[in-house]
Amino acid sequence: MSPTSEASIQIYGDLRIRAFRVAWMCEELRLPWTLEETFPWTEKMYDVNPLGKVPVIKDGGFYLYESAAILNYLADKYQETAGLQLIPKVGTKERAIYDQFLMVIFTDLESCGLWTHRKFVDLALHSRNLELMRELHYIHIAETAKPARYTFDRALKILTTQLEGNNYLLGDNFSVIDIHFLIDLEWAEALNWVKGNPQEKLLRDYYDRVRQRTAYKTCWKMRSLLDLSSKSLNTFTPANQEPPIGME
Ligand SMILES: N[C@@H](CCC(=O)N[C@@H](CS)C(=O)NCC(=O)O)C(=O)O
Repeated sequence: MSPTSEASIQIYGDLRIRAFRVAWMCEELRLPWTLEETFPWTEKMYDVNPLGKVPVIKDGGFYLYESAAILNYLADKYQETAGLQLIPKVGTKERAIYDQFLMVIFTDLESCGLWTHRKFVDLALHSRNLELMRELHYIHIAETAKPARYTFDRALKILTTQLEGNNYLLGDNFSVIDIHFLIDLEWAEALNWVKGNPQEKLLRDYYDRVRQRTAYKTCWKMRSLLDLSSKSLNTFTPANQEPPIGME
């Protein structure tokens, strides 16, 4: 992370939430980045994202929100300069398959699964600002917990099948969707949703493998210095998470 470089990518957010994915992406691409510490629903956040959500980037004078769009943009724009192939070229079958799994991750696994649980259970119960939660309709609906878990497991089965015989979701090579998937697995681990999965070993092997990325480790070190004890602030990181293998 370069605190001063003018050419750096400015990331709005916090490493305990989805800004982590963006920092990790920048590290993979060896792009200098700075963190503008910002939390959801603040005036500063609404200034750069009409939804008030994290993350947002500023690249030169260009602002972009939504983490899938951000990571795709950064990889498409900078991977060649970095001499890397982290996202397939637009217009190829490989890119279509990439998009397909990206959608599975963002719709079923994350939005209908993990995020539904967070909105209607975790945030609704543990947020420090329950008044705002009520305003946003992030209210406690205990009945959503079971369907959220079911939808998560159903999507996870598709992704797990994809991993059989493969090191990464697209085959032998790490790609951008592995960043999103790994973060969702950390989140699932925090909810204890990985334990007991019929493919738990395969998932844990994948988890350990992806966490070996130097770029991940760099961001992990920064995140580990933050307070991870609050369910309000910490969405994604399992409590007492072990460091990546070899780093302890
Ligand atoms: N699909 C969006 C989701 C962004 C999102 O929900 N971010 C969380 C923090 S990680 C947030 O800002 N939540 C506030 C809210 O839900 O209103 C993305 O991937 O960027």
